[in-house]
Amino acid sequence: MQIELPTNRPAIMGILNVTPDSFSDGGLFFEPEVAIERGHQMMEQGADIIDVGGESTRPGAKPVFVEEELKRVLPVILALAKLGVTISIDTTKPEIANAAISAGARIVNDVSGLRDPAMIEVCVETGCTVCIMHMQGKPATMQSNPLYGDVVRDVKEYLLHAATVAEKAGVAKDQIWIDPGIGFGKTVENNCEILKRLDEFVRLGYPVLVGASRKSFLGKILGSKSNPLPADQRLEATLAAQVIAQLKGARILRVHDVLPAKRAGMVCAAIMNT
Ligand code: HH2
Repeated sequence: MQIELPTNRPAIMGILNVTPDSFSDGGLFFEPEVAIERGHQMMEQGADIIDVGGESTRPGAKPVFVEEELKRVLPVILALAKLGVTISIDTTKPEIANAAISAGARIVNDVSGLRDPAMIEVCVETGCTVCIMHMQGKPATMQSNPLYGDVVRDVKEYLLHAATVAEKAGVAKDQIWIDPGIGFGKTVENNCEILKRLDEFVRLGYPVLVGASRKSFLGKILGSKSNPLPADQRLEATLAAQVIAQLKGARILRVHDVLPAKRAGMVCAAIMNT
């Protein structure tokens, strides 16, 4: 099941965190009815994909058991899939990915970058599209002391290796997306360098997804490392990062604020396609 991506502008992936503790919107869409309503709203605002997640990955977030994660995401996926919108499941657990695909999701968004071989099996067996994201370490500790030689080279190497392993296992090449994992075990400088050199990821030949929306490096640039601008005030910063990503060739943008992101993406595309 290959996902048709727009060719003249990036696809907008709207974030739907069915969690009590996500870093910028935790608790806002925790009730199934509210989450489903939010999904509708994002569709109306022009989301091409809705990324449903039931476990926060912010540094220090509490792990969620399979049963609880299923309870959070399944009713939302079932309801939104009926409306025909493309759904991705943001999870690192193969059991959740499998159940989500049976409920109608078509993309697995794995922030652990296919570290679990069982996740690769789910992708092969279901024929879903997979987004392989890079993260240094684990969410609990990833921001304590991120270290790289050349961050772009190191992250590219990881993604290419993970994609090759997936392909050898039977995942079709055109069903693999890659994501450098903005904010996942990365300093402010690491994130900036990745965005500035995003074209190097694009040249690997897989659609590149970028998730810079409201991330803390933006707050640190606009405030300070010890006193970042709060997450709910990072829209302009998000759009600036998004436009850079788009100019450098990102095909999918993962965002909280669908309408502004869609509009910015369309204007950027109209200028670049002139
Ligand atoms: N970022 C987050 C979660 N999932 N998936 C991909 N592919 N890329 C990302 O950059 C990415 C992601 C973190 O953002 P959010 O979902 O808003 O927060 P939380 O993990 O606290 O729920």
